[in-house]
Amino acid sequence: MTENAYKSGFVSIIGRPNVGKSTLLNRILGEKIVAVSDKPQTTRNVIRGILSDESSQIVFVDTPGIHTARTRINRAMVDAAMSAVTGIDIMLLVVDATQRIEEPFIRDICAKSGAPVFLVLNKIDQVEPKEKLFSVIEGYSRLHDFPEIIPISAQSGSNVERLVNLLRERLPEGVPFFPEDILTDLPEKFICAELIREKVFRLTTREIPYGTAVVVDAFQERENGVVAITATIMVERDTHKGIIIGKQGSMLKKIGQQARGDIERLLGTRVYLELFVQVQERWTERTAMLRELGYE
Ligand SMILES: Nc1nc2c(ncn2[C@@H]2O[C@H](COP(=O)(O)OP(=O)(O)OP(=O)(O)O)[C@@H](O)[C@H]2O)c(=O)[nH]1
Ligand SMILES: [Mg+2]
Repeated sequence: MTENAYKSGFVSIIGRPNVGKSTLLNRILGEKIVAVSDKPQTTRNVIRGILSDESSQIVFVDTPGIHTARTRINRAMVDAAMSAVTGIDIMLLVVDATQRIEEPFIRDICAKSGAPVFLVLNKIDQVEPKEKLFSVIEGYSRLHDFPEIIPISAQSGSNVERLVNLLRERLPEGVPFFPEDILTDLPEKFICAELIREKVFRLTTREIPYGTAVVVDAFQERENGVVAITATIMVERDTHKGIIIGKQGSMLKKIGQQARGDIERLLGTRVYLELFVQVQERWTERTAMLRELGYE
């Protein structure tokens, strides 16, 4: 291998819900392209985020959290996550360092992985006292011969650069898979829908976020450089529609304002965002709807 050969490869980000996988992807890219919330099962699709520099390209694959799925949509989410356990160059198995070690889960994922597994201990900012980290590392290292165990904080960014450097070292020589100036292979429309859905996840509670999907109906760049976006928030029930709209439209306004801020930052332009709310009964259990939304 030559000293400065170009390196490229696929790195999947796998783990339980809510451990910080999507936060890590956004942190690595330095841009927000995937939804993050304090609620489990925020991510619903496999989403690729691309990090390119002069000498490497790493294609990160963010996945839904792996959990015991009971509903149709959740089963589709777990299947999507499991599809990213193989066919990759390196797996980042992300765990929450403050939570107990789930031995059977860790062993099972490592056994199924088709690639070396780096263990990422996230949320170390919440580990107190810091010495506790040693016993956590020791506990995990007993379960599998991890080539790397990397404690990080995806939120603060602590040690994330080191993680990326370790990946670069380990990646095979290769050519870039994607143009070097794109952050994701997904259309901007999809990312915008994600950012709107994130606001619903953050601003609503109980079953509401889980019965919500967002579709961008129109995405149009106008002559004055402004991007005009029309999107529909789909909900499962009339009562949910009322909650999403809020008193005199206050909730919908809040969702729109916050989403517009994120979309403007991402696109680097001014954005007009118009939101509609539509009831689609039991869409989370309907094949046609799940397909249309890209969840199956
Ligand atoms: N304190 C702390 N919180 C974090 C850290 N990383 C992520 N979080 C929080 O953990 C929660 C879950 O983060 P996500 O990135 O959505 O987790 P995820 O693993 O993608 O979750 P799913 O998409 O549901 O599988 C959010 O509230 C984040 O702000 C961290 O390093 N420290
Ligand atoms: Mg996620």
